[in-house]
Order: sequence, then C-alpha cells, then structure tokens
Amino acid sequence: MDLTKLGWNADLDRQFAPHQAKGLIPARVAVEDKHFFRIWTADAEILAQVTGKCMHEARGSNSKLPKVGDWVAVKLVANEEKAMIQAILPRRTQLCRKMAGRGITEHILATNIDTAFMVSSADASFDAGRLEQMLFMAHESGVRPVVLLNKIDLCVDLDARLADAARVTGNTLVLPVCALTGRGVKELAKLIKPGDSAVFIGASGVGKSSLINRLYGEEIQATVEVRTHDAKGRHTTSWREMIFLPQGGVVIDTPGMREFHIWIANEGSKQAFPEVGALAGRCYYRDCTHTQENKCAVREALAAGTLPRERYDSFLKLQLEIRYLRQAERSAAWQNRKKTGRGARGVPGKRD
Ligand SMILES: Nc1nc2c(ncn2[C@@H]2O[C@H](COP(=O)(O)OP(=O)(O)OP(=O)(O)O)[C@@H](O)[C@H]2O)c(=O)[nH]1
Ligand SMILES: [Mg+2]
Ligand SMILES: [Zn+2]
Repeated sequence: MDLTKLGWNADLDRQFAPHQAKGLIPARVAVEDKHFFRIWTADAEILAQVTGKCMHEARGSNSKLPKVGDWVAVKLVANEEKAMIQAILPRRTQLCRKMAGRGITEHILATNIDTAFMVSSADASFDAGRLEQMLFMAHESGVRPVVLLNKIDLCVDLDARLADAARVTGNTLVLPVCALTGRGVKELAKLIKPGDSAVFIGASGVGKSSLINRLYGEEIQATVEVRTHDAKGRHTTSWREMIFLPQGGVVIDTPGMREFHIWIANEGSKQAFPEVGALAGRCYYRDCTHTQENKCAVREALAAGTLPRERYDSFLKLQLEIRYLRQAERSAAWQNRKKTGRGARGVPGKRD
C-alpha cells in the first residue's frame, strides 16, 4: 500500500527522518484495543504493542498513547507478525471528548483527521442541542465538520428538519442522506478525497456504520440491526476502527457517544489561567465558583492585588461559558429522553 493513500505527506516525511535513521518504519494506527493496536505499514496490517519506554513516558496520560489515526514509528519483531511502537509523530489534528463515568478524563476519538461527519438522525429523535455540541468539538479541534442528516426516509417534513438543523449549524455544510436507500451517498463520497481521513461521530443508532457500509460498497461494519436468528442480536460498534475505502481515503467508525463534554474549553482554561487554577486549589469549597463564596483564595488574591482584575474577569467569563455549555448539554439530553421516553434504539437504559 502506498502510504500517501492513507494520508502520508511531506511534513510527515520530515518528522519521520530521525526515526528512519534508527531503522524504524512508519505505520498508521487503524484499531485501538485495550491490549493491542492494529497498524498499517506500507506492506501489511499487523498487531502492535507499545514499548515499556513509551508507556513510561506517557505516565498514565492516555492522550500520550497511540490513538486511531496516529502515525507511529515502529520496529518490526523478527519472525513474528508483530511490531513495537516506539514513537508517535506529532498530531495534525485531534478530535476529543470527555470520557463518560467518574472523574474527567480526556478521550481522543481520532487523530490526523480532515473531516468529521457529525451524524444525526432526521427522524423524531433529532436533537439540535447534541448537534451543536458536536460542532463545537469539531471547531475546537481544527477539523472540518460536515453534518449528515441520516434516515431521511423516516422524516415526514425534511424541510422543517433542515430548518431545525440550520439554527445550530451556521455555515457548516448539511447533507441529507439515507443509508437505507443510498440517497445522498454519492455526494458524501465526493467529500472524501484520496489521502483524506474522515471520522463519523454521533449518537448510537443514528447510522454511522450503515453509512460507512454504503460508502465502502458492502457490509464491512456490523450495524445495530436486531437479528432474531442470531443470539448476538445487536451490533453496536464497540471500538474505533479505521477503514480504507476502495476509492481512496480512510474513514473511522466510532461507537455512539453518550455525552459530549466541553473538555476542550476546560483544558483551554487550565492552560490559559494556570495561576488562577493554582489559587482555586486553595479555595475552601471544592466547587467554589470564585464569585461569592467565603474563604475563596481567588477573590482573596484579587483583593490583595496579586491577581489582576482583567485576568479574573476573563477567567470568570470562560467559566461561565463552560457552565452554560454543560447546562445546554444536560437539558438537551433530558429533552431527548422526554421526547422519546427511551434510548435512541428503543432499549431503555442502553447507551444514549
Ligand atoms: N430507516 C432507516 N434506517 C437506517 C438508516 N441508516 C441506518 N438505519 C438503521 O439504524 C440502525 C442503526 O444503524 P447503525 O449504522 O448500526 O448505527 P450506528 O450509528 O453505527 O450505531 P452505534 O454503532 O451503536 O454507534 C440499524 O438498524 C440500521 O439499519 C436509514 O437511512 N434509514
Ligand atoms: Mg456503529
Ligand atoms: Zn474560589
């Protein structure tokens, strides 16, 4: 395989030079699992592991470990269909979300992406709030977003639905599609050029895998269809997987997302206001908003003049934004539950 078809370019060539000098070869991470990676080299798809050194350098920070879409420098293990990942080349873009569950962990969905297809269902489960959050994430990541309004066969008034979407999409391209009939799939295919990398994201059951199958031309990804003859039943995508399209370009299928947290804004705040972050750690209340609480180290510094007023003001402004986004996310999720009274695929308590 010609690596340029996977997106290899002159920049990567330059970045790879020191690794080449050490006899390493370039590869792209196609699948990330708990215990292994599947990578594509120019010659083959092979299993790969991370070296102990790499693990140590990551120091528990998940984002420093290889992710789907990463270009890596590997050493082939002699006489085995295996490789050791020695280094990750700098990421051009990275698309992230907050991991669901306790605590906040950033979770990189995919890296080195050109286009993020934000898939929404045009049926009654359409959720403008969720779409807005997905768009925010794409914009923050420097990835081109395209909105796919899927399942238009299930939508009674497409114009009205498009108008709903337009309220949150701004200048972003919105493409109505139908994985069932193939409508709009040609236009979709045109948006992925050879060498491009695209990722499909969106709630579980909106039809990400179905659209990818359509693009590929055959059933390559399992979809969530209920198969009565098959004990396995539903086939929800459970890991991220990169797929090479016959016409060129790669697409990454992702599992449905339960929530999109605005971790980027959070991370941005930590980076932009390290001194406020340090002060906030000394506030009496753990959830101090630094506006009216007693024993607030941030306001004490403000009063003492060690924290400039304008720094305090812009910090608060960003915090407000983050809180607003969180609130919007929560109410959108709540509205959606109220609307459908069940999970996206009709299974109470399932993901999404
Ligand atoms: N009517 C109709 N059904 C569709 C369409 N696209 C997908 N579906 C159905 O919707 C269900 C979910 O599709 P998937 O492609 O598995 O959804 P997904 O987004 O990959 O879901 P996760 O992997 O759980 O995130 C399946 O039963 C599909 O057959 C469409 O355009 N119209
Ligand atoms: Mg899927
Ligand atoms: Zn405080």
